[in-house]
Amino acid sequence: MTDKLIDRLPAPERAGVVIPWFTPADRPSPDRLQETSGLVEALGCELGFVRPDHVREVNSSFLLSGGLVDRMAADLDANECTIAVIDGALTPVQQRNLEKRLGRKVIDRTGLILEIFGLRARTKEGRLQVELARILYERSRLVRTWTHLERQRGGSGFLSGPGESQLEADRRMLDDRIVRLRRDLDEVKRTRAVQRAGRRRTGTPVIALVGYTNSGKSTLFNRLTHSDVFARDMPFATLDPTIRKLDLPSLGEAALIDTVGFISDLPTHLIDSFQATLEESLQADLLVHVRDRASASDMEQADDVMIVLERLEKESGLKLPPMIEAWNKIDALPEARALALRNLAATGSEPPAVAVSALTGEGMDALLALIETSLLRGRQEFGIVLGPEAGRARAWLHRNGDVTGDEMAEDGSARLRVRLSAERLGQFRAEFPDIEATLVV
Ligand SMILES: Nc1nc2c(ncn2[C@@H]2O[C@H](COP(=O)(O)OP(=O)(O)OP(=O)(O)O)[C@@H](O)[C@H]2O)c(=O)[nH]1
Ligand SMILES: [Mg+2]
Repeated sequence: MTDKLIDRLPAPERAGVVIPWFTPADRPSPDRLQETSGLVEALGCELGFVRPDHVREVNSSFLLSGGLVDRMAADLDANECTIAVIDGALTPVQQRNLEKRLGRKVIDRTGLILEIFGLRARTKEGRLQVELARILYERSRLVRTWTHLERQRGGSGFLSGPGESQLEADRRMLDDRIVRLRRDLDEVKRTRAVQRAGRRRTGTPVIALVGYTNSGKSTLFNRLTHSDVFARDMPFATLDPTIRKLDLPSLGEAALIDTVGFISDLPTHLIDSFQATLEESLQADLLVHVRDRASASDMEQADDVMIVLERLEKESGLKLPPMIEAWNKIDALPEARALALRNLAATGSEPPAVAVSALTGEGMDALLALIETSLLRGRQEFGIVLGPEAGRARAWLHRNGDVTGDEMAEDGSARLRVRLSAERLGQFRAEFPDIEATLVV
């Protein structure tokens, strides 16, 4: 049940894809068609055909209305497709009905993205997270199917056929796996927390690249850190986070994180399962939102990224770090448009931005400078006097602040100079109400 679809299918597969749309507002753009083709190719499938279909009236059994299902069946045959993809959300019942009617394996957008994640996961953490996402997805399908059957039987208690008990057993098995996977992932989270605490102790600022998939995060990461991580023109080239040293002109050593990209309609189960990876960015000191300014969907993609980030913020209880934007792929724009964007970034935009090209290297110095000023902004320097007994406060300040001075006075007390963000200062005052922190001007 949880083995990879791709393992079960003999290669090469050929996919026929329909993108259902319902109202003029969600009519797929050429970019969306390209994104869908990219997803299918990322799965290692050939593309038989891809087309948007206007669903005027949703058919609860098939999603697509009768005529559209017939047309899809004919096109799948004509193009010798071995699998059918509906780039939208299917209920378990719709998926099963379509499989029967079309005589082929059918996958929806969530299934497609889960499969790609399954192919990409390399680290133990990545594999655990993908497996958890897949099982949560399977389980939600089981439950809904089960409720559906129950309703069909009119809820009569003694009519529990073999199907129902089988589903019940499947469900219990999945629940056991979920518990085990969550436990293993907690272990991963603990390890990450220890590593983070280590970085914090040494005062290394952490900067995370976030953005829509294929926006150029890994290419930018490679250029900034002189690395060679996998960067390709395909969605979800990166899955597992990578962290490397980044040299800042005056602040010195920092750490840069490259991580998984976002996509519109990112499956809920993926967000839930990928908490450990995604929270890594939320705990950074600064986010750099990398945008593909050459994409016609740039604005929608930027909105999607913000939606996911805000959702993570809400669910994790962590506060989003300050954010700046890297307007990438400036080289791929017509000169007039590129010039306008360079000017807009230079004269100040909100959030602060720099026009860059990870490909040609344009704007790298300006980006590093903006990273530095953003890291320093919002941090003020405080003078704090600590008695000899205040060991815990001292440890806290070293962990959470940037200690720039530490002098022993004659009476045995220590005079510290510490750079703290407003938020950290608030935490310090709440934790140590008797210790005074005075602003150094
Ligand atoms: N023209 C142009 N192409 C770029 C630029 N930056 C990246 N690309 C291309 O965009 C594609 C995606 O780049 P990646 O760096 O893999 O993008 P990513 O954001 O890491 O993508 P995922 O890991 O899949 O989320 C590659 O084909 C890059 O060569 C740029 O500044 N200009
Ligand atoms: Mg990448």
